[in-house]
Amino acid sequence: MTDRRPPYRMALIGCGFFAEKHLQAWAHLAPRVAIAAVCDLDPAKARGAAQRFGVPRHDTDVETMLREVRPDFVDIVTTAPSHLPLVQACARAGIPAIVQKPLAPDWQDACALVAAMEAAGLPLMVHENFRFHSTLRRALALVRSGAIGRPTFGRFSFRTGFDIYAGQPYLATVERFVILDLGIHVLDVARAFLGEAEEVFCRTQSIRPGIAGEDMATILTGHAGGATGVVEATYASRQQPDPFPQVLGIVEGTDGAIRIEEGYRLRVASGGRSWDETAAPAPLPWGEEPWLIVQESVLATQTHWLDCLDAGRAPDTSGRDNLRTFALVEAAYQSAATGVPARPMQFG
Ligand code: NAD
Ligand code: 89V
Repeated sequence: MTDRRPPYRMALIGCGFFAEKHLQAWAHLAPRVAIAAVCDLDPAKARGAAQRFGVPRHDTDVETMLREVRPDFVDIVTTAPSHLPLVQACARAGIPAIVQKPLAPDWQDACALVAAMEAAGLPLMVHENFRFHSTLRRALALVRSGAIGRPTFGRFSFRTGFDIYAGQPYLATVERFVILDLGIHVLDVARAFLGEAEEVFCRTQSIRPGIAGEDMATILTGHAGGATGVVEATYASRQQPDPFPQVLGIVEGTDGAIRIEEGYRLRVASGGRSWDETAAPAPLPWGEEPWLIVQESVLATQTHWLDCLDAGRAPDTSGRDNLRTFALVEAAYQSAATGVPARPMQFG
């Protein structure tokens, strides 16, 4: 897939709110990877990130950076509207890319983005980190080992009132909001546990005054293997204590069940036995609550990318894979608008 070899030289594009967590994790992964350059349209942000992480070069123009730095891969941490042109620039320059979720603002751009990298024969991973949360990694390993038999049902719930607008004020202005920003993560988790979904039913609500889009979504998914999923995503919950940023829920199968509870706890029933486990994120010197499970999942996602580059194989959350999650997002919006179930679109 690529003739690049470690240690890898990485360049990061977009030095905003979430890039800090990417840079912390990349710095942690040295010397397997080196941060060769950072880039932001805002020179102060690019300079600040370079200073904080000891990066030798910072830029405001992506094309210049790609041409002069020639990194082994780029990590795109800008918001969705810029993803397609930035990935197209990587494709033209022959450089593999990681791109943050959501891949694009809509299905058409998301498909064009994946097509550009496939036409260039370049690796592309979507930074979809939720399935790399420590609790979900462990629960997935149990399910894939056959511990609960064939999955029949899953409820995956991310309900919070954490003030995400403080760090990401632009979220208050987007018209397609919580499904595209947060539901996309939880739908991806449902796919990871239950397989591909063929049918989606969705209701949305707009609870917080003054925002442009929906901030509560409840989604029912019907999966090819027969399982049913319930996906919940909201930033308008008022529960206390607030479980942010954990995904909670249950996966049931023909021979057991796993409850995913607060405090990183799993309650497992398997083949007539039952036990409790704690699947907490590994402590990190730069980790901070309540973000630790997110920070550790960012590190796990980036490690997965490096492992895939080493092995020359496609990442689990490749662009093509992530389009199946993106299709569920589109189907959820379609269902919410029409009031009837929708079928996900296919790519290619
Ligand atoms: P942000 O607005 O804080 O930062 C984006 C930065 O990109 C800005 O500094 C902006 O100047 C820069 N930028 C935009 N276009 C550029 C271009 N063409 N060239 C160079 N720089 C450019 O946004 P954010 O909140 O950090 O979100 C970034 C992405 O991360 C979004 O896609 C968001 O959905 C995602 N995100 C993911 C998670 C997660 O858990 N996976 C969490 C938060 C945010
Ligand atoms: O924005 C996101 O992708 C989510 C968060 C929990 C931070 O809102 O990860």
